[in-house]
Amino acid sequence: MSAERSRELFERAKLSIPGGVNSPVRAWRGVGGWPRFIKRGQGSRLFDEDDNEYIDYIGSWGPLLLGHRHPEILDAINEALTRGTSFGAPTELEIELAETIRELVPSMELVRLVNSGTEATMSALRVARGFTGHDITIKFEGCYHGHVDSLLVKAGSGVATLGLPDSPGVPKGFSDTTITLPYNNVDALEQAFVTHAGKIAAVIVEPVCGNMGCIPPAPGYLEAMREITARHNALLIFDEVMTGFRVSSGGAQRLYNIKPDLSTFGKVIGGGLPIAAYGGRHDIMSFVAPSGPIYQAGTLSGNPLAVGAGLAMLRHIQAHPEIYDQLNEATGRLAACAPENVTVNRIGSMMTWFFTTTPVTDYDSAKLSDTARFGKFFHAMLERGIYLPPSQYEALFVSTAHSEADIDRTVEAAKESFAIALE
Ligand code: KE4
Repeated sequence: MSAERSRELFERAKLSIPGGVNSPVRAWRGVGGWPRFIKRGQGSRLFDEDDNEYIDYIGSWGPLLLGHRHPEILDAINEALTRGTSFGAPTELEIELAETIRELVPSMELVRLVNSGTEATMSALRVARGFTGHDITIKFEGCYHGHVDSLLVKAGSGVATLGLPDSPGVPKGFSDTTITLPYNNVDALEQAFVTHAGKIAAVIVEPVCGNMGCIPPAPGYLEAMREITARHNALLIFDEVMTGFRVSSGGAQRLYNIKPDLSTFGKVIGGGLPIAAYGGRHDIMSFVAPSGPIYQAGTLSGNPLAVGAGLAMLRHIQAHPEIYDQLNEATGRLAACAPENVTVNRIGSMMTWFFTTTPVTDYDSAKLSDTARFGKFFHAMLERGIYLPPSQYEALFVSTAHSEADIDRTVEAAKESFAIALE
């Protein structure tokens, strides 16, 4: 398949945009070649500027739980457009979205809408520090919570893909207040609280990791994290930007029956438009301005278009809880087609094929993957019309728009591509 127009566009893009992309992972540095410039999407399909058609397993990196251009999402956006694009003033639909989030995620007693996952995690950390009076926060190696200065420390996603140790430009004082620990290691967490007793504001975690590839919590891990943070009066923040409404209609916290103190959401709650949220315990979130002294603001926070799309998405989830069984079954078939020398991690409709024979339970084991073989697999799948995340350290996503025929075709393409990549 030709990709010459994409190549031309990529060269032109580099003249005006750093690296030719508006987010690093899109540059395909992790797999080689050049990114395909997309003309349009529809359902489970993407169409690039060379008129190639792909079955899409990125889904805009998670938001498109219902696929591209779902009619209910489009109708909601078009309806919002008849009333305007942004008012910089409160609207009734913002209340309805906050109420709907609270219905689906009971731990979200108060909800603040923002515009990106990064804003949500940055704000949640500030609230945690302001509420507890402590400065130190704990994150986990390989977890990515957006490009927040203090969290770009052994981060996953694009940082993992690009091999950026700790990003330049982050003042040492910022990263000095961040402790990074191995994921799925209770002893390391316990020890950190002994070493820094009484100084830790919060632990922030991807309850199911997606940014070093998909890595589920070990049995009992999240329960131990909840018990340790409660015992030491530190806050537990679930970063559900990726898992929220993806792994269940109540996110990972419902799946694992854990009640965090604060949570962040994004991606799915915008239905493809820029929106995110943070929130949690009423006593904590009451500290957020203007009800309290902790400042956080945003010109386009809660804007009508994104709120309309998000509300349509969540209302669809409420009306059709059966979609999670459908997503589970479809993704399970993709997981099952991997050969023995490929490790598969999957929770619901987020999954990663790791090119390693060892179990992948944390950043160190994820990094044992053969990224060159993953690159071969990626391009072999692309040639067969299957569009995967361009990095070993990302999760793929299945949507309700993926038909049984799509999955059948993907399984066939995967079997051929595994053979090529593993020869
Ligand atoms: P955004 O600022 O990109 O909306 O969200 C940051 C973020 C926060 N928390 C989690 C768990 C996330 O996965 C993300 C963003 N995820 C990446 C994909 N691995 C976004 C893709 C990109 O950076 O282009």
